[in-house]
Amino acid sequence: MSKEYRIFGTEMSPYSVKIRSYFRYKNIAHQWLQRFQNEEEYQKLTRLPLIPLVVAPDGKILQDTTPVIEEMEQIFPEPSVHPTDPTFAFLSALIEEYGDEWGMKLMFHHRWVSEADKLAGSHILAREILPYGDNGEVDEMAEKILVRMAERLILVGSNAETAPLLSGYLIRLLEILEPHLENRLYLFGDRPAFADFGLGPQVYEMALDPTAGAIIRSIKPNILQWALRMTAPRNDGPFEDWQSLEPTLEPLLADAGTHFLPWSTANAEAIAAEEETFSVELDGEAYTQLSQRYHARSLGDLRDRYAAAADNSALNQILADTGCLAYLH
Ligand SMILES: N[C@@H](CCC(=O)N[C@@H](CS)C(=O)NCC(=O)O)C(=O)O
Repeated sequence: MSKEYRIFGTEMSPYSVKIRSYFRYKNIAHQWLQRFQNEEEYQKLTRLPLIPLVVAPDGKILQDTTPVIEEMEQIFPEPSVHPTDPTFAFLSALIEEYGDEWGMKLMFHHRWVSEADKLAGSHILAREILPYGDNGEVDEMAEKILVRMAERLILVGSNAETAPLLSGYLIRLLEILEPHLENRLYLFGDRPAFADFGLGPQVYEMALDPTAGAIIRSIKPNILQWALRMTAPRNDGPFEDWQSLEPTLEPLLADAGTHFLPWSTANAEAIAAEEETFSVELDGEAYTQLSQRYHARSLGDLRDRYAAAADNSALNQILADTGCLAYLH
């Protein structure tokens, strides 16, 4: 039996990169296994058809990065990814969820819509699956991948109507993040928080892709450095206080209050009402997509986390000022 944790994932999977960054940060002994090169074992062990798959030294199977990180925090508490101040601990968890669910939507849309992105993404994945295949076999595999991704695009809400909106949301996010990362290494100071593990790897994936990567690489140097730093994060200083974070962190929370949380709430309501699609007004514009089951569950988890912190007036003030509070009950 291995004495190390084993992580099955790929460089193209933001959640795989997220869990690997976490293990690196915590200095937890692990092996990084390219999923497609270990397909038979992956299929034998996995409980969900998803990566990353983490196998603990005792053989326990761990999947779904948010609860997996929480479980690992119990076993390897130091350095904690949760700020000790409960206000920041919740805000960080909120941004982690924003990264996982909203950041992923922005990344996925831009990776699989334009011809240049589709060509690059499908061939990188195809080559990972068939490292010794000839060009014809790789092209064929890339075509199959594109068919699958086109189906997934619809599921994450990318369509002709939402495409310009999603591009606008990405530009807005990058404009918010760039000044925030000018004078600090991570989102809450000079050490990574839970928030960084949710959002950083999504932005890292964008930085790998032609369209989003060109924007990030050419005009967003602070974001690029942070995204790369998040692949091997370090504890280089303390978390900051609200006074120093507020001017540039508040817009990120307000983005969650204006776009992500109303979207996620409308999605959860549609799932509860068993509606296949939903429409929601985000910052004055109609946004329509298929309902997504997983998000309703993770929003429920975030609301449970809020319920445990709800008697905190400093937190409630920030959440009210940024338009988040109404969506957390
Ligand atoms: N909530 C899950 C999401 C994992 C996920 O969606 N993984 C994607 C890759 S990034 C996946 O495995 N998709 C199915 C596939 O690639 O076959 C987590 O945090 O682990």
